[in-house]
Amino acid sequence: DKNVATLVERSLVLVKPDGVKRALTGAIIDRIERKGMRVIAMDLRSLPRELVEEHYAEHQGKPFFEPLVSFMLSGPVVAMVIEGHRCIEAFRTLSGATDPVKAAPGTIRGDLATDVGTTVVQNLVHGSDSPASAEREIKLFFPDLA
Ligand code: ABT
Ligand code: MG
Repeated sequence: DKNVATLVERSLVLVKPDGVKRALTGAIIDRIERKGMRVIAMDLRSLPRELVEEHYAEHQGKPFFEPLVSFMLSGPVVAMVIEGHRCIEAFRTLSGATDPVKAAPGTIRGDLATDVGTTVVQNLVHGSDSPASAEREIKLFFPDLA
């Protein structure tokens, strides 16, 4: 049964600098809440480089790593923890594909993001991609969260 209480999950969501600059934070939170997920922690912050490099450690050494880090340091982000049944997968579905051109209409990226021709794709949001990633990322961004 997919509706049992043990499947309540938490996920780390970021509104990336492009989303904050374009004042889409409210629209993104609105979609999260309308989908039935809850925001249980949130703040606007400028990230230290070390945190961004740790967050994206899996991409170290790839050609887009430095542009990716620079992009994430280009302005403040809104960091949040969301909670709900299967919310890790639910938020990824709500976000759409990584490439905004391929993201389906109806998704955050499909409706609101576009290819702006930069080395690194600017796609408005981040969401943890697995329970292990969610646990690691929530500890990194919200170490004091119970
Ligand atoms: P994130 O939520 O930012 O992790 O994006 P997503 O999980 O959808 O995609 P991944 B594969 O984790 O990409 C991380 C960031 O790196 C960018 N990227 C990725 C590129 O620019 N070129 C590439 O070839 C790949 C694989 C997309 C993501 N973000 N930003 N910003
Ligand atoms: Mg990812």
